[in-house]
Amino acid sequence: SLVVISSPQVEKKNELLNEGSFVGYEDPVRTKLPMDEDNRPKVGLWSVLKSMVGQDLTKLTLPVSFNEPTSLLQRVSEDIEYSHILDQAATFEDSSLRMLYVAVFTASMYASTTNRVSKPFNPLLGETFEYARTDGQYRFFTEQVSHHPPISATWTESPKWDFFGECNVDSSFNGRTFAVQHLGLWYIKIRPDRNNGVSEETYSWKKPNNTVIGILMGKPQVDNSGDVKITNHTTGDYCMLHYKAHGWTSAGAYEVRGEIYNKNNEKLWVLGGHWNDSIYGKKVTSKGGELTLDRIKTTNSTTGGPKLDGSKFLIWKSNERPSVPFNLTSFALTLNALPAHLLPYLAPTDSRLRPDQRAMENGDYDKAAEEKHRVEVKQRVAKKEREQKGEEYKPKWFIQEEHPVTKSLYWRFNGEYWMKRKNHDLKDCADIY
Ligand code: CLR
Repeated sequence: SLVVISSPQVEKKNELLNEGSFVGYEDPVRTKLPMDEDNRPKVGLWSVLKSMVGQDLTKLTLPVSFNEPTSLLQRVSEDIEYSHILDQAATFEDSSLRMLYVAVFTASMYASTTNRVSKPFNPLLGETFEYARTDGQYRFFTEQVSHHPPISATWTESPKWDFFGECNVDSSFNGRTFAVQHLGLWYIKIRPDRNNGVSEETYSWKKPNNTVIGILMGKPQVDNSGDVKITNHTTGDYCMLHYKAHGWTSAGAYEVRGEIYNKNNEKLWVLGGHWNDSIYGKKVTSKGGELTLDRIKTTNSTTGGPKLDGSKFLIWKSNERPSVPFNLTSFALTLNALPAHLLPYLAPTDSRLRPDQRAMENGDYDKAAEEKHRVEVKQRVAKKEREQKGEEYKPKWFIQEEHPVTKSLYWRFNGEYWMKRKNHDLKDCADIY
């Protein structure tokens, strides 16, 4: 397990343990879905989408068989599948190396999107999802804090890092591609092992745009494109990341490159690779700093740590994909599991208890469609009632505030969830299902 060294790390670790964050997560993680085969009706996406030009994610009225049995809240938790990269980042004394690893972590999030073009369930207002792993020593929590526009506020804590932000996407089908634009700012805090006076540093960035391409051709896939700047507000280091759009040919597909600069704009590291497969780093030396990417494929899948001589080194490699319905990753597979130890601790609003999604996971699409309709009607009725009483909706676990470092609005976790959960004190959650 994780060795914590610095006192801010020890403090965080004790907080996570004292609040019983891992209680209920004792069972081994699930490696299979209840169904063995994807028996969804095979209907081309284009044939149903063609009448939905201009629609966004919340308005697409696709048959439930176009969904995958995950909630967007769970989908967002998949960002932390490769959070060990953040644990590694914290081990470096050199802040530019920490930036290099943080940057690779932000790119690793897209590996889960390959062969996944189903629609996650739109979270209901007030829906929550918690997830903890004893192996990674982190706890994740998210709440749907707004329905129109749909916003999920998320907050993950681990001894060496925090990761938080809002999934606030603007999406639209333009007749050819389905475009997802990320409006929210994302944050990482690192508590380095050896801190030279910096006990905690703050990074922020905006995620690149995702586009579902190939819909007309019947081969839909998620692509990422655009430039991303990641800033370490504490040290002044920054990273420029470039996601290359998938062109007409597959040359350059999935490609991502980046450069790490210190606050004096000196380029110290470069990174490059493919977000569906692996990403490498390279120190910029007097001999130059180009990283040639002629489809580097590794034979060795272990990351030996940074090399200081200017040769390239592997930072991240994607996990093998299991062969399961909906092409879920091994991580995604675990999210909707409902182990007996966990059940008594879950909030009544947890995505795992959503009846439509549960029915879909069990392959009962008719029941899924029926239940989806029922909970959506229930959500509309609750909204009407609030309007009639002149009540404004207030999220239960997050507060919107100005971030002290970036001065942007962000959703701060009020920190109450885990203690209440430990004390089985979650009965006052809204009845949304
Ligand atoms: C990508 C990784 C990010 C978080 C994130 C947010 C929105 C997700 C996106 C990820 C993956 C693609 C996604 C999208 C919302 C809708 C879209 C799931 C997880 C799907 C593929 C749209 C399907 C709609 C079709 C029916 C066209 O960190």
